[in-house]
Amino acid sequence: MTIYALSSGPGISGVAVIRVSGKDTAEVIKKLTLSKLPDPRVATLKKFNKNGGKELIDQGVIIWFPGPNSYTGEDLAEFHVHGSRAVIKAMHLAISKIKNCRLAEPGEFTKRAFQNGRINLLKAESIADLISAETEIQRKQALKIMSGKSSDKFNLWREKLLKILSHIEAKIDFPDEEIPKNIINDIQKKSTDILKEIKKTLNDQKVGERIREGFKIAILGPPNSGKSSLLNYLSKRDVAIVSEVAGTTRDVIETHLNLDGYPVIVSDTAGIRSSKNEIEKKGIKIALKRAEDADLKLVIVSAKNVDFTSVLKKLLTKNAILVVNKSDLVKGKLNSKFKKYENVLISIKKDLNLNKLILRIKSKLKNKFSTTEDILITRERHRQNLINCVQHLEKFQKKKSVEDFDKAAEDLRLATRHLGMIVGKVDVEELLGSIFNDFCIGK
Ligand SMILES: Nc1nc2c(ncn2[C@@H]2O[C@H](COP(=O)(O)OP(=O)(O)OP(=O)(O)O)[C@@H](O)[C@H]2O)c(=O)[nH]1
Ligand SMILES: [Mg+2]
Repeated sequence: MTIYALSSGPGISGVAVIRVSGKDTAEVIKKLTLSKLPDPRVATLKKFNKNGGKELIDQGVIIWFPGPNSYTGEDLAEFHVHGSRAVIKAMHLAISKIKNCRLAEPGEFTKRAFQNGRINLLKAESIADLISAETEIQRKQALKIMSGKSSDKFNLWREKLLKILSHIEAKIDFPDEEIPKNIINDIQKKSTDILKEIKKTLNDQKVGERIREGFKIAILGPPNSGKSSLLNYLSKRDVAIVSEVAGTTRDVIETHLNLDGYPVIVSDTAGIRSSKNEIEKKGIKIALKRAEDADLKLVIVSAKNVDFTSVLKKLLTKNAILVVNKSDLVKGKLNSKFKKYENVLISIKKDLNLNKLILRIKSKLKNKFSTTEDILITRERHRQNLINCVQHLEKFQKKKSVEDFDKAAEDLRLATRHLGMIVGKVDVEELLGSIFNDFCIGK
């Protein structure tokens, strides 16, 4: 089938781009322009007509990319028209009436690019990441992966393992031949080196995933300490209800922020106290779970009604800042029991010291993101495959004795398969749905 969709953003725009891809693209161009095909890859001004008739839809630019040198690897065309809903609708309707043409599914252009060998899976994912990048650091990471930084590495490891596998398979095919000693040593050394490298890659504090999804900050503390006030302050709008009633917030309230180019997800949580109310208890349970998952905890307490329970103290680990709020009520004096923790004394009401708090948060982010250079993993999918690869490699290494060759070969095959799955070198049909469904239509 030939597919078509609006590839530029939805809504009214100066120019909208409608993309068409598939065997009948040339037919679509001819039918809409009522003329012969324009020169390939040259922007050409044309009149676009309703199918079959001479009634004009719009005048715009067409670019014709004959396959296989196109984004999808198939015949492809871009119609640049005026970006009104009416023009887009009329264009879609005209194309839909041409035989074998249908509206594209989300991500289908990129899926076809992958299926036709134009890009690998990592590149497809990084295109999705680039399209949805909101901050500088996300844009840079997406570009790095797009340029092949991690695929090159995964492919290299895979090729090295395949080489080892070929030696072992030779031994299985010719059992009477001894594998020379130097090759056995080489197999040992190479697999150990790869194992080390993969483990090092896995030990990355999940920075790549954090950059893609956002660094998680949880605001925690007793009721009424100003958690929701802090969330509103950081988001510069009223996201959460603030009130003097203790126990106002029950659900987790999340906002996505861009702090100096760092993507951040801040969650406001229910005040932690011992409560008999079932709903509040549930809220507190969720709050504590958020604390566990957070990359940074802001434990906020009131300077006045010091309610510093052991539950709160336990939250003050390395990845935590103690925020003592309502300094206006204690004339800026810090209670001595807070002194042994990394703390910031603020007043949200009087806007005191909040800059200092933000600087602290930023410096924590900077530390966390300082290792971005070596990052190869940007999704849980990659991590899971690498972990599986490590497990099979470790099993492989344990099987040294000669009679284990068959099983060793199988371990190695599975290890390479997991590396292949990251890049898309093996049968990954079942994976494709989940990856390309994340795209929007027209991509
Ligand atoms: N004096 C003073 N009051 C503050 C300050 N910050 C917040 N408040 C007040 O403290 C009360 C509680 O604030 P919230 O932000 O709702 O507190 P919370 O921690 O979200 O409370 P729960 O959702 O009930 O757990 C409100 O009346 C705020 O106006 C401050 O710096 N000084
Ligand atoms: Mg609240």
